[in-house]
Amino acid sequence: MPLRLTTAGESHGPALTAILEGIPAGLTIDAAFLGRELARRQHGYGRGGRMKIEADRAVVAGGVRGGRTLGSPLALTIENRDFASWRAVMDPMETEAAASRERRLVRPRPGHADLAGGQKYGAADLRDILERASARESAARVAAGAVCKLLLRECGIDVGSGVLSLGGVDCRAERSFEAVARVDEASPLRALDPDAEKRMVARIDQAKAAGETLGGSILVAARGVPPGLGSHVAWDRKLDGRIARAILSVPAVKAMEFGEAILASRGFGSDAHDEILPGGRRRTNRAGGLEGGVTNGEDVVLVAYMKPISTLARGLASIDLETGEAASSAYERSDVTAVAACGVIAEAMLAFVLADALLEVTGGDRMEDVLARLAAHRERVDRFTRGPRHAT
Ligand code: EPS
Repeated sequence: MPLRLTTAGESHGPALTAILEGIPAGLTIDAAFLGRELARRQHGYGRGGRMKIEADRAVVAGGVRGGRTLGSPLALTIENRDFASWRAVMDPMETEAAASRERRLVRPRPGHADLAGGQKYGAADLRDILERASARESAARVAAGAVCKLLLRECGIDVGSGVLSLGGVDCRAERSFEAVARVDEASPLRALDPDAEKRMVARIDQAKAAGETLGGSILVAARGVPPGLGSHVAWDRKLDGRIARAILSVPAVKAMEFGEAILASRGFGSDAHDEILPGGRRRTNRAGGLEGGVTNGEDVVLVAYMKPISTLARGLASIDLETGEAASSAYERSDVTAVAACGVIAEAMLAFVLADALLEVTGGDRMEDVLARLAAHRERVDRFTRGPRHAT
C-alpha cells in the first residue's frame, strides 16, 4: 500500500494538518482546485454557524516546489479561524482554568464519541474527546483527497458524488457516474434530483424548528477506473473491503453498499450479476465495478448511509458525569444535517484508496513512469479480454 495518510488537529485548536506520503514526483498541484474541494465540503443547506466562521484554505507546507510534487511527504495545513475565540480553552500549551471549566463537557451526546471516548481515555472533560472526534477533521482528509484526485485525473479517472436521500426524501436517480456528473454543484444540497431537493430543504427547515437533525445517503462514483485494481488473492488486498473501511471511517457513516447490493440480496442471481459482452464491457453495473475484490473496468459505484448528526438542539437522555445523575445531552451549536458535505468527504476517501491501489499496479517514483505503466496495463488487459485472435 504505497500511499499513507495521517491527519492531526482538534476542531477548535490552531489548525488541521494532513500528511500524505507516497505521491510520486512530478504531479502538478492546482491550489485553486484544493480550495474548491474545501469549499464544496463547507457547502450545503442545513450547516450550522461554524461554516460561516471558517473559509477553509490549505497551506502547502511540504512536499511541493513550484507547484509540482517532489516525491516527499506532502504536508497540508488548514487554519481554524475559530481558534481565535477558543484560545483560552484550546491553546496547545497554556489554557485558562476558568474558561476551560466553563466550556467543560460532562453530559455526553448519544451517538457521538463523547462517552465511549471518555471511558477509554479517562477524560474528566469530554472536550478532550469531542475536539478530535468532531467532523471538522474531515477538512484535512478532503485536502489530501484533492491531491489524490489530481493524480487520478492525470490517469483519466474522475470521482464525484450526489445526495441520494435526505431525511427520508428519496431522489429518483440511477446509480451511475452519469447521475453524479449531472449534479448542480451550486444547488443547496448537491442532490441527484432537483425536485426531491426542494422537499429535502423543507424537511431540513422542519427538523431545525423541532431541534432535530437528519441523515441520508450519498451516491459516490468513479469513472475511468482500469480493471485490475485490488486483488482476489488475500482478504486484506480485496479492494471492496479497503474501500468499505475508508468509507465507514467517514464521520456518521454507518453503512454502505456497492452498486445494487441490497436489492441483489433479495432476488435471483440472474437479476444480480452483470453479463459480459464481447470486449469485456457489461450489460449492467449492479456490482458497482468490483468483482472478487478487483475492479472490472466498470465505474466504481457505491452508496454511503449517514446517520443523523448526534448533536441535537432539543437534547437526548444522557447523564451528568459530575453528579452521576440523569441529564439532557449537551448542546452548543451544530449542523441540522451535513449529508452533502459527507459526500465530498466520501469522494476524498474513495480517491485515496483508488490512488493507493493504482500505484500498487503501476509503481513509479515519477508521474511519467506512472502514466507509461498505466497505459501499458490498460493495453495488456484490453488485449487479454479481446482474445488471442486480436493479439498483436
Ligand atoms: C464541522 C465543524 C464543527 C461542527 C460539525 C462539523 O464545528 P463546531 O463544533 O465548532 O460547531 O459544526 O461537527 C459535528 C456536527 C459534530 O457533531 O462534531 C465541520 O467543519 O465539518
